[in-house]
Amino acid sequence: PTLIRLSDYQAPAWRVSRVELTFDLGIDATEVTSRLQLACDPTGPAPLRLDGEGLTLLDIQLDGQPLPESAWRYQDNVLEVDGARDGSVLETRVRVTPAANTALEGLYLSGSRETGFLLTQCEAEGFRHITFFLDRPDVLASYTVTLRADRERFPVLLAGGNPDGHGELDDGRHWARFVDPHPKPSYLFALVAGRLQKIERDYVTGSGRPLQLVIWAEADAIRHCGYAMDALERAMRWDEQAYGREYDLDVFHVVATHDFNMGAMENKGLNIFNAKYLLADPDSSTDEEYRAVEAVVAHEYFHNWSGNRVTCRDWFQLSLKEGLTVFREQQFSADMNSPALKRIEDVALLRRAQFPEDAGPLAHPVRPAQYSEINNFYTATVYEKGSELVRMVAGRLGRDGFRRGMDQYFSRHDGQAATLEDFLGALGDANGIDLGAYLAWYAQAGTPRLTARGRYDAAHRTYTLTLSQHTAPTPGQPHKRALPIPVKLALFDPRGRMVPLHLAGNGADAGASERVLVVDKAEQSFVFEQVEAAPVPSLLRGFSAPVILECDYAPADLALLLRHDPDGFNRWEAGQQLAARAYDNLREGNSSAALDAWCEALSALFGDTSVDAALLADLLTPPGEIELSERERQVNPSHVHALRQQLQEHLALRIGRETLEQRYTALAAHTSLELDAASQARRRLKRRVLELLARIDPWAAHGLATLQYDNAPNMTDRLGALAVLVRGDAPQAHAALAHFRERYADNPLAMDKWFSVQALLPGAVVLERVRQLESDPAFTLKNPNRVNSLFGAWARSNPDGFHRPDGSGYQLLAERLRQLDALNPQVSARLATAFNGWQRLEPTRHAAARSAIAALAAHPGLSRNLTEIVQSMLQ
Ligand code: HT7
Ligand code: ZN
Repeated sequence: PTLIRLSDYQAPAWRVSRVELTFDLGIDATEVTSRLQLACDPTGPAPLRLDGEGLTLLDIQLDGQPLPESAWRYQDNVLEVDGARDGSVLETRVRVTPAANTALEGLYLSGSRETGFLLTQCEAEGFRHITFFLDRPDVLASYTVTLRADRERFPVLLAGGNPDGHGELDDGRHWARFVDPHPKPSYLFALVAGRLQKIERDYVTGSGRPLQLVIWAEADAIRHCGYAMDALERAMRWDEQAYGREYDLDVFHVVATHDFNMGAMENKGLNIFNAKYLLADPDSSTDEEYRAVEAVVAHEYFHNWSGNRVTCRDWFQLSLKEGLTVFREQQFSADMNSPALKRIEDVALLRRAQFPEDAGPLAHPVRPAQYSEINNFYTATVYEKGSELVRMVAGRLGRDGFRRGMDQYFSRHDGQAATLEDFLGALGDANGIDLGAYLAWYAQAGTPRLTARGRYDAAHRTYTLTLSQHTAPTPGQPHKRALPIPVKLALFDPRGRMVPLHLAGNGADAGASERVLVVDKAEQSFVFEQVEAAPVPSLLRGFSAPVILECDYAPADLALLLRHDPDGFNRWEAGQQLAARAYDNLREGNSSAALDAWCEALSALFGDTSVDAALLADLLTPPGEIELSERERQVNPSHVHALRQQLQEHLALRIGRETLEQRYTALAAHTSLELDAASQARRRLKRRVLELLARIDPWAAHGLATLQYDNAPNMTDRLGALAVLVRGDAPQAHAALAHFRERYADNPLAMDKWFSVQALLPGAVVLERVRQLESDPAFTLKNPNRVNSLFGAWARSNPDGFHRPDGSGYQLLAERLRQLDALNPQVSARLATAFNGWQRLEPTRHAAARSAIAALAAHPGLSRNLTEIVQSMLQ
């Protein structure tokens, strides 16, 4: 397949200044009439070539004249037109077939033919499935959109922009027009048409401009949109206060659909959401899902500035909007909830999803140098690592400096399609600093390993910290360079108190208890003076850089940090490091110093009622199986699973059965429907305690879980109990699953959980269960949420259940990917990344995985999306 390269970027020869679109909407056939006002460099006009995929061209006119067939060619997804000049108007009329669109890209039908509605998804290159266009993000145009449709079947007609009239037509049809005054790229275009209900709220911006917020959903879902509306209002207010950014249209529409390839889409003035990230109610949403709704609503709204007002020059710059918007969303969520818990959650995600990506065959820089299919680059690297890069730069500039820089970025590039150089340039210029060195982070794939070695010199009362960095080669990048790594640190004395820092040769900040060192060479040493006793360093506080830290801590050092570090993140981190060492102890069957220290420290914290319940729940959770696998040279996922279970058993035994039961009972006594932080924290800890109890006394735990399931006032408690029963293979699991299936048969989001909880069954039995579940009448390969709830949960989050030694898991997944690919290439390609890491599997699994992936790759007719993933996998 053809590779698109960043180095080949050329500014567009043609531009579109104005677009007028008219849609005659129908489920089986929609006609799209487009009038494009063209502009080009008059000195040397290049041939006019427009993108268009799967369009039936019905009519074409240039400057008001029908074009003869000899004056245009439509082949290989390009329409070439002769005779266009600067100022020409090109008019086309095409037909598309929404009901036949299973790829959910372009214009498609959500739901059934009888009751469903029409909607669009254009990022990244979906607009070319709707009409002919220069479908690239650096072509910005103003849009006027007229929708026409049967009033009874499509009573609601929406497009991005401000409303500009509506009325009746003949034959029971009606029309509505929308004008978007802000020039935008085609990927931000959207329309929605169908039977939808709404909730509305008036909003007055900080500067006093009134506007309207409207959330739309199908009739059975609209009552679950209130939380999203509150979250939207909080996000809008926060962006005004934190970044001085206001909304800029008279109305902001948000729509929920159950048929969506990703989480949500920030179309200008008409955000479209996967229902999973918009609907929330206590009976069917967990606490985690409430937080996800708040975060995604905010994320999409924040794109209005970071992505829409300032967009990307090309798709290589994707992280310019996504990394930045994830960062803004993380800041917002931290402000709305607990900053330490949020940081833990984000870093855990980075380690679970991005570090393995960066260490495997799909590794790519945050700004990739090339791609075959851009939809494959909406990755954890572009999003999550991209956010970490913004965080590093923000940390370098400080709070006020970063705000100054962001003001500069937004005002300098408003209405433009920008690059990462523009971003760092604006931030740097506003602060008189050259941030160019950080560009290397955007260009280099792989996670740097930062090694720390400390040496205390009692005679001179100095502590020398030597920090060195190394990044392993990644595909296509055999040689790596040193990157600027900000290391935030503190030193603790043996009694767990932070000591004042006196960095030799650096008077600034002398005596402060925390400071940031920037390591930008392969190795550097830093000498701290006036250190009275051998200190314990707390490094990379708050996870100040996305690196893997290796430090020769003694278990007692980590236990000290776990007990005393006031940095909530590093406290948790010390526990994670200790648990990872304990895991090594168990694997190697040698000294149990780390295991002892971990269990000891945590059982002490368990008894300390001053520790926040949610933090305690996180502290009691060892690193996940994917993260622990990174410690193995050759991975046997069943072995990793068993060792992690043992680790939890040791911990549970140390805390003690009775203590666990008592704490559970105390927490269960407070059962409530409330969503406040304390109630959520109690539920989180309660679930963790129940899981630990299940490790050492399954009979008791299953009894408590059954009671919890039966009496649960909310989904968090219900699903937590169900998971304990199902994963513990409890006799009560069967009845609970049957009850859940019946109770939620009409609730797709809850049914997704029913599929997922079973897809996480450990061991060989899950294969049979997955096969059984895919023949359930509620299962369909046509719905991305359903596919992910079964196959995604199984292949991504259940390593022991997916990586069966006989290769049966690989074969099943490969077979379904082939079928899925014919329906929806974006979803199949994303699911195929579950094979990531196969090269490090132990020999039997390695051979089985290779043969399944190779057989899939050899299959004729795979989409470009899936081809790119499986071919990279095999390289
Ligand atoms: N900007 C969006 C990314 C996106 C997408 C969303 C829905 C369906 C297909 C999509 N392709 C790309 C979502 C975001 O990051 O905000
Ligand atoms: Zn985004």
